[in-house]
Amino acid sequence: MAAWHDGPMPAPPSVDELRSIGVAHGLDALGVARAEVFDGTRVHLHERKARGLHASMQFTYRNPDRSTDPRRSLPTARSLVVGALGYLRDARGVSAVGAPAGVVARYVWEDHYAALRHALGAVASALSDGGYEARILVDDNALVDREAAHRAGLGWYGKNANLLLPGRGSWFVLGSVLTDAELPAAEPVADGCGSCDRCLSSCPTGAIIEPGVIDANRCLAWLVQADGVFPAEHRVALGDRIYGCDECQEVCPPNRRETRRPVSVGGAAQRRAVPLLELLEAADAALMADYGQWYIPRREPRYLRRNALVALGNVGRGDDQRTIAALGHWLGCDDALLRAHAVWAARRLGLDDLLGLVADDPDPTVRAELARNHLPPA
Ligand code: B12
Repeated sequence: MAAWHDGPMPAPPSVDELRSIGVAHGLDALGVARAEVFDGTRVHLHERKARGLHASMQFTYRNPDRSTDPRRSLPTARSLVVGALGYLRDARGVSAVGAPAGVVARYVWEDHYAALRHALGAVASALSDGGYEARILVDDNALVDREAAHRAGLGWYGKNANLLLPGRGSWFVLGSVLTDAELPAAEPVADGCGSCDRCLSSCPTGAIIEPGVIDANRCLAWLVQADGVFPAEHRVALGDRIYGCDECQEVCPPNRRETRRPVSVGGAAQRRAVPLLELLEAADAALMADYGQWYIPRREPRYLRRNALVALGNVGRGDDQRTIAALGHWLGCDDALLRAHAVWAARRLGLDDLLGLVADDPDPTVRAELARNHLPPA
């Protein structure tokens, strides 16, 4: 990206100029941090891995020494220009999808990361036009975004681990431009949670085990993305969610004050809820066309169906013929993972009669599910 220069480099754009450019392209906040090693975060990543709190997550945990060192991504980096882009949208007035519906977390109603990349792209261009190197990292395993934002003075770490912007809360996605330009760094923002601990007590699975510390083994936002069987002890807590979980943010007082922007017109913005039966009836290609931008293990649509079966067990109706047909279909399918989750859903809806379909099932996952103690019907 760098232009080649003879002679002295021109002064880089000022932080205020970069902020104006970012805001003109959709950013809500912009700040600058020094491109130093995130030493505290490096320790946190190693510690949490050692305690098993990362579950099987890779992301920034795969290589903590890399994800906490901006210079691994841009060896000449001197500064991080960090941007935040708000994603709270007003869905009132958007027509409801058919019941039973599966709820989708706000950060994926639309592709906010694309909008963030676009805005940071304008900031990066302003730097590279002046002859500086500029590399954009958004939600990339190579950098811990919240720590970059914290160091850039954009906000404080909430007890739910999210980064909150003063007066505005945490409904923001975060990303950085790494640059060799030397820019004045911001001061960190002071804690704003005080004695409030609503997120800790409201987490459906008790996944916030200490202020600021998430146990991914119990965080619904991770469990819907994780491989394999959905842990039986957290299926009721999943409720009607099928992707992501916003509970610790919904209950957060500063988040309630942030102004909601209207949803943008068009399909993606309507993606706050998904008709569960349609999802369970759809073919692979249609599912991936609709939800392929989500993080799904190995891009296998079976994980969307697994989550939908659990949600259907929680919010479906056992006297509904379409529900009975869908469960019958998945009890008879050739994927043992889905047969097992269909067993759970059928039982939870009081449809034990359907279990004859798997009475002689040879698969250990299905047999384990059948052997589990009955749950009280929903
Ligand atoms: C892995 C990951 C996850 C994992 C693990 C989350 C986690 N807490 O680490 C899972 C899948 C569970 C997840 C869920 C979500 N995620 Co996520 N995720 C990431 C990812 C890829 C890496 C995060 C990471 O490295 N964590 C490492 C650990 C060490 O960091 P941490 O948990 O934040 O810990 C900090 C605090 O503990 C703090 N700290 C230490 N001691 C103390 C003490 C006190 C008292 C306090 C308050 C804090 C504190 O320091 C630590 C950092 O050094 C980033 C993208 C990226 N490349 O950075 C997005 C990211 C963090 N996720 C994001 C989002 C939007 C979400 C969800 C809201 C999505 C949803 N609705 O389902 C949830 C929120 C769950 C939560 N409460 O954290 C945003 C967060 C934006 C923001 N404003 O904070 C990010 C930054 C993506 C982005 N680029 O915008 N995510």
